Amino acid sequence: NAMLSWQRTSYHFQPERNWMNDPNGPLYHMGWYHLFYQYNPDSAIWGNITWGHAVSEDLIHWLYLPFAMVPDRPFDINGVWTGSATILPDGQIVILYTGDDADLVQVQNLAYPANLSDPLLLDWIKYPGNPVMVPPPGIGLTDFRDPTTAWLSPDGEKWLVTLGSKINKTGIALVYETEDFKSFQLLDGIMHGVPGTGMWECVDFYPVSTVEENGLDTSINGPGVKHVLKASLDDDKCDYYALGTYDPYTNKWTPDNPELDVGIGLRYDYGKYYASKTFYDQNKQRRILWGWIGETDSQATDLLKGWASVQNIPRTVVFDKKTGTNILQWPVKEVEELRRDVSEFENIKLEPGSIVPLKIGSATQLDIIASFEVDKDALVATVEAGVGYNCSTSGGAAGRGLLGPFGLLVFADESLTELTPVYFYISKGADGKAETHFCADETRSSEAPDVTKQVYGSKIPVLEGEKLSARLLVCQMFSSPTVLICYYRLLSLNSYLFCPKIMNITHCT
Ligand code: DQQ
Repeated sequence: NAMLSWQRTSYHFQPERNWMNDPNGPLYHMGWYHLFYQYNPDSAIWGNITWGHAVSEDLIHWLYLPFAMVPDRPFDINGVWTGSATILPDGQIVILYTGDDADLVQVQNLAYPANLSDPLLLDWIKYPGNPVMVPPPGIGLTDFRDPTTAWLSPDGEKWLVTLGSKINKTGIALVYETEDFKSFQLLDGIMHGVPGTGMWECVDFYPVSTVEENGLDTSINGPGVKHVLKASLDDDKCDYYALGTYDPYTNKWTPDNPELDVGIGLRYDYGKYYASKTFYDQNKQRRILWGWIGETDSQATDLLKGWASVQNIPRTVVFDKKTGTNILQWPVKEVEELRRDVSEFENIKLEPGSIVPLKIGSATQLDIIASFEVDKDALVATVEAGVGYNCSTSGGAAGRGLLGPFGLLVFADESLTELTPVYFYISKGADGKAETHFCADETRSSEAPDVTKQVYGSKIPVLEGEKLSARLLVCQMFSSPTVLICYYRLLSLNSYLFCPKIMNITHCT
């Protein structure tokens, strides 16, 4: 037990103990990044949901603060659930959150800081007139939750806010308008819905610039702007997004490509990643994405170790101008401040079937940048039947093809019994077209029998002339020496790959 409880992550944000789920109301105020989160003060299993609160100056090192809100009113007595913050033009901060009320009905509530000049925003007032929204006719009493950050109408007179629901099996985003965050009107129709996607939790809605590098504040719209709509699908616990156009006069959002609509197209992440939420960082003019990484341990182990789950390293989100079809995410720049003891490995030629150990001594955290180049002649000469490749169903890292897998083995022990391959896989159809996949295989990540182990990943766009680059933030849960191995199982001749730069971090927190 003692041993389990000291096996903690150090890269990622996690409370000192007990259960955590969704990130809530992230915001920047007077020099501090604030993160609130769904928290059970009493156990390592979900329940008694309270808003935990932490602050950071760099999004990486965190200070724990007292709870921001606990379930103590009729309108949230069964849980202070997920919500978002809005910073008004005069600097006021408002939070809208879901309360699980005394009758287990999901209602929306308003809260605001007791003292705006407190940089730590320690005290929060729940508006005595709560709830400010209740499930409208036709919406299930338990299908109405997770309000977004609000944005301004084009005339600047009204605030709009969206939240998730469902009608039968169609996941939907409802839109409300308000002038004062106390009285809300439901707008006719819905902002968007997708049949078959089920309940939309933790909807997120924000603009991205198609021309500039910086992020956009939530109310920005106009030429050179697209809008991301994201839903967390309760049915399959994955975060799906789509790019589209938002018409502020009809309050409708239309996907750029109906085949890549919310819930049927792109995901933020193909591993464990859920209930994510962005905010606009007015300090550095960027949009930052937080997401909850759920547990892979069993509940019994969570109870033993006394904690469950972490938040992801926050990521900067921008529109991908190169492809025009997706967003790009990158760990916030601040994480690079943690780099120490750099090890570089250059021009490694990987022979077919080889495993090349990269000696980096002992480390508890790694920030790896690896870049692979596939021999062009081999790529052109290789012909495959074109059966199609899928990270999750094509046998993981053990499933060999002519052009993959190749990549890195992390968390590997000396005997290669436990290891986690993170790899590229190029599959080529009979038509000569190559597709690149980026996958992670957890099936041999642990000898423990009660851990969820999956192979996940997706097809990725690789443009002409681009190298296959990967960035891996590897967090060791305990301080045994890490053996990092670059491996390769390419079967065709005359091909080579190399992984030139491996960076190693120790003592990073
Ligand atoms: N978690 C919250 C809900 C939300 C769900 C409750 C998503 O508000 O829909 O803890 O993980």
